Amino acid sequence: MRLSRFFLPILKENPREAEIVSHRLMLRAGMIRQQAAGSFSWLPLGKRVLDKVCQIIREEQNRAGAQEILMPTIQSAELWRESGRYDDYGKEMLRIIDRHERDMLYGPTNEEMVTDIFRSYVRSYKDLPLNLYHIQWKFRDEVRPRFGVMRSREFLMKDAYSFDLDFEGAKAAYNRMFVAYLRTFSRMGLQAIPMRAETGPIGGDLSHEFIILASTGESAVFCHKNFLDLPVPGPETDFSDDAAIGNIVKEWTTPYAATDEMHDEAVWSEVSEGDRLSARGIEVGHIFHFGTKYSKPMKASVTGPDGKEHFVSMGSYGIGPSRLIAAIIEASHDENGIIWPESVTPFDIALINMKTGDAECDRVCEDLYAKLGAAGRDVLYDDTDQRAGGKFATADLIGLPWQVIVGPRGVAAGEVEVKNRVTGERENMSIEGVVARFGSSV
Ligand code: P5A
Repeated sequence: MRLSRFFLPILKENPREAEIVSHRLMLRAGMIRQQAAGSFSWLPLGKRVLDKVCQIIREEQNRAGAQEILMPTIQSAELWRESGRYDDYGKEMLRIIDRHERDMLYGPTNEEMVTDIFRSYVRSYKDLPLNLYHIQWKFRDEVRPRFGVMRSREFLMKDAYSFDLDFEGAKAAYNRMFVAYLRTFSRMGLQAIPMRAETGPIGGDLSHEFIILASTGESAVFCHKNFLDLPVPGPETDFSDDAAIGNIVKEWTTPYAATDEMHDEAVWSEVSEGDRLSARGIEVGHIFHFGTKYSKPMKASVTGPDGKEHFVSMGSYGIGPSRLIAAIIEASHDENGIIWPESVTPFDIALINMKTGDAECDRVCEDLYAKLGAAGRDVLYDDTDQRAGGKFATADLIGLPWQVIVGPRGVAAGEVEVKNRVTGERENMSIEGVVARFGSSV
């Protein structure tokens, strides 16, 4: 992509409404635009990151055996009356009346709708386990939307729903999602710590929040330092092996970890002082087991091997991709801007022409742009006529992991400069060297 053609509305000034660094940087880097309280448009740079984040989530959900569907955002109140949540959900639910005076709502979550899909088709335990997920916009009329996409009213959620014959099956399904979450966050360069959590309006008796440690986090959290060194399960993890998956979950739930609401001072005081980590955190994922809370009132049952009808045992599993992007920025930035992990970066390389219009600089840039693109690299080529200082500032702000800098002096010597955004290290390379370095490892 040529920067001269790319819609990247960068802000020079710090937006006054932004209280935390991720919100400030997302606005300044032209990733998002606020449309109303707690609602945002995703501009091209932001949309690219959102797509990458969703793709990682998708790959790990699929690997763990979940299947993708897509349910509507607007739901009928009827389903929510069946579960009893239409009245319980309160003011956070955005209620809508259609032209036939029917009560509708903008979905804050989809337990009821997916249970309705399940009961319409599935009759036998032989069709279990089943886990269906979608990535869809949600609306919650939060009292205090704040921090940009971190706590917004309209936000993207990946929500998965598992159906099993009994508690044992449901626990195995819960464990698979638990392990899939460890992998998902780790692939985005984040260290997420699972913590026992309250279940709130979703319900149930078993629940974990996945927390990223960050000073701007909304929750106070307490955990054992051992979490920081626990190995994250690799891509070879066998999700069909319930015992192996159960062991990973055991390892990740044994050291002490709790959010404010679940914190137990007595147990905490048994952790030696040097091992205690008391910090703030951002909840990027939340998983629940709630058994028959929805299947019973909504009559979602299957025939078991005993020939009898069983209400299915369910769980639901959420990740907020939009919040996750803010969390990644909170965890990875410096005073000049964002520093994207390679797995979610909007482009791989910023190609900076220090002197657009100079025949040699233009020629080398065009050559590199074509060759790196052909090698499968996503290159953002700064071919604008801004001065070099401005181009460097833009590249640092939008945080692409690599900058390839082409200037007249280097070009005369057959060289360009390669800067690593994370370490700030710069290296001179021949033009062929750059192609070999970035063109070969796709
Ligand atoms: C689990 C999936 C649920 O809604 N039902 C379906 C369950 N869980 S949850 O914890 O309430 O939300 C899941 C994740 O969604 C993100 N999230 C938000 N992101 C941005 N702004 C918000 N206002 C917001 N509310 C929830 C979080 O990542 C949360 O873990």
